[in-house]
Amino acid sequence: MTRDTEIFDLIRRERERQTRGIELIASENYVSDQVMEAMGSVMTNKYAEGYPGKRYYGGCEIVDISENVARERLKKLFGAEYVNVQPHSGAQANMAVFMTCLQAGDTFMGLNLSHGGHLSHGSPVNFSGLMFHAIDYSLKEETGRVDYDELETKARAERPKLIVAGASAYSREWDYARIRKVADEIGAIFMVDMAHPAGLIAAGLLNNPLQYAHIVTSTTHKTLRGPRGGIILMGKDFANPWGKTTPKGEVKMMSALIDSAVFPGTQGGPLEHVIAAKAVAFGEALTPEFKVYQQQVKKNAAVLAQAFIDKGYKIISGGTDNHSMLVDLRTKYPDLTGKVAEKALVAADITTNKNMVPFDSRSAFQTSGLRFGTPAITTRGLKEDKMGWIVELIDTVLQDPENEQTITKVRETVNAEMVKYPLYAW
Ligand code: DSN
Repeated sequence: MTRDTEIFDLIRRERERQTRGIELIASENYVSDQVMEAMGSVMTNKYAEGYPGKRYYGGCEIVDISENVARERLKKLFGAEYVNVQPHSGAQANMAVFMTCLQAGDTFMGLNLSHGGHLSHGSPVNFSGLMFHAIDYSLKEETGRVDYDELETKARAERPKLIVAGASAYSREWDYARIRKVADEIGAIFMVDMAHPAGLIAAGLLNNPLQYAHIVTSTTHKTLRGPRGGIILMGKDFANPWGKTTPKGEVKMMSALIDSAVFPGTQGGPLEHVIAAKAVAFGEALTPEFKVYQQQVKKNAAVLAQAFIDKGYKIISGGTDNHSMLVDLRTKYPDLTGKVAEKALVAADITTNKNMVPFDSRSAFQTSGLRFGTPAITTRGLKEDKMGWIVELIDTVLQDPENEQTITKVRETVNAEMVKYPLYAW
């Protein structure tokens, strides 16, 4: 077969882009060689609808073992009794949980997207807001932290069947116990989407939501540093509160309902190559080195946030407990939008993303904020002594975002430094 030079040239260019720049997108990371190798393996050739031991195809003996290894490692990592490693993404994992816990039109509650929530937690343009009645809770403007009083008041008044915690741009620890208490009071299921901080949680550096929530979902590719994908976990299996029965009259436990909601409910064949890569990543996450890595992620984030503050920037909530932070540009540069700032930084090979800030005066397309995170730069080997240098470079660009000479100078500085932190040997 003729080599597809068109695509492989693009892959080479993308690898170069990833290598030469400073990657600050909070949801991105660099997987290890062995995670990459598992993803690009012959496991991609196998159809395996069903679950280990109960497949709809022959020849699944080996992928059964691999999927079971992934499940056992994941259980150990988070202290789970039940896991499902098949969701293709975090949104798919959330969809399966919603299909399990809700009927079309039912009410559920999640964090407002413009306050750091996630598309699949009730956005009107996502399945979660289209199929279900989504209500939201917000952050307090003065503190930049979840308004638990509002959450409780709304939950009592509107009695959602499901309460979702978790965010894509929230830098603080959650009060899971408080949410569980109100969920129990109104008879709601409590789900935590831990996609962003999962790696820090696995390393024991943040509270483990499995101890509080009925159901936990996550992606595997952010702080957890695995392949792109989703997972569902429960600390303890439990009888479904609605007494759903099978045609034979059996009452199914939640684990069985979730399994059926993933397959055949919302997905077909699992991606066994990605599941093998998930297993490799979970194995890595069980090592002492992973804990050291996560400690550095957290330390880098705290120092980065402080460096922004020292330079006159406002960080929502005043700091971070995890790997991420949201900068409100309006304090330092009232006329600068997140859109313009992102573009100028990307031109300087500093990658970040524009993000709405709570109570933003601008649209989601323009935004007044930038989101930053440290998982990827920490994987590259950058330590806390480099965080002030990064903020200096960012500020140099943002002071004059249309100045191409400045951008070129910053980009040359970035490239000269990042060459010292090699990424992949091949
Ligand atoms: N798109 C992800 C993020 O950047 O946080 C959330 O799924």
